[in-house]
Amino acid sequence: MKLYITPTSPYSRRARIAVFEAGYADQCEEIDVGPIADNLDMLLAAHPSGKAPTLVLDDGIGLSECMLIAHYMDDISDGKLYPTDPGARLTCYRLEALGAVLMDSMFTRSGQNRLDPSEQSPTILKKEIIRSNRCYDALEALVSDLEGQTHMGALTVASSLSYADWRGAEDKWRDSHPRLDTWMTKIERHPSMAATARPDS
Ligand SMILES: N[C@@H](CCC(=O)N[C@@H](CS)C(=O)NCC(=O)O)C(=O)O
Repeated sequence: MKLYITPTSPYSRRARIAVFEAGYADQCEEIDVGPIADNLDMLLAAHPSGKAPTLVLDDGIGLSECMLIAHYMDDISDGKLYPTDPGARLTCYRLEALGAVLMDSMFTRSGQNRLDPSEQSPTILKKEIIRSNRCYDALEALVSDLEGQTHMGALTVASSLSYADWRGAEDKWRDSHPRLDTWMTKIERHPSMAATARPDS
């Protein structure tokens, strides 16, 4: 298997974590496709999305979307990434989706912030700042569901918060969400989180 990634992407990180948690890190070659514009042909040969992460299976099939890649890794590892109990699985899915919403929101904000001011949309930025803050508040209220968990729900939330530390430092979410901060400090030491930390962090 090959995993096309960019090292600072939170989406790539989720796919890398999934490969690690499934126990396939040694059998999956990570290929840095950044800057994406320079490697678009390689990405498009694998999947029409042209996005990282893309997982290329040994038979050449390409899988795009980090959540799908996580589910695929769960399938081939006999369920190492998601709980099997239906109630626990639903809780995990809810956390994974909330983490994914926060990631998309932060990614949109980061994209906006890197545009020339003449191309930025204050309306989009404002909407996404409000959305990110809703996510922090909801996650703070769900810390008891996160505690002790290392499933993809918890690891997606952690990846998003780590990205928020970087690209949304002005939010200072740790100051206003102390239970989430304590949980995050612990899960950052989890092996798949430590192994996929941003090179400059
Ligand atoms: N929904 C995708 C998002 C992936 C994504 O947007 N990746 C960015 C890099 S962080 C990308 O490939 N951007 C290139 C583009 O949009 O053309 C996922 O969950 O995997």
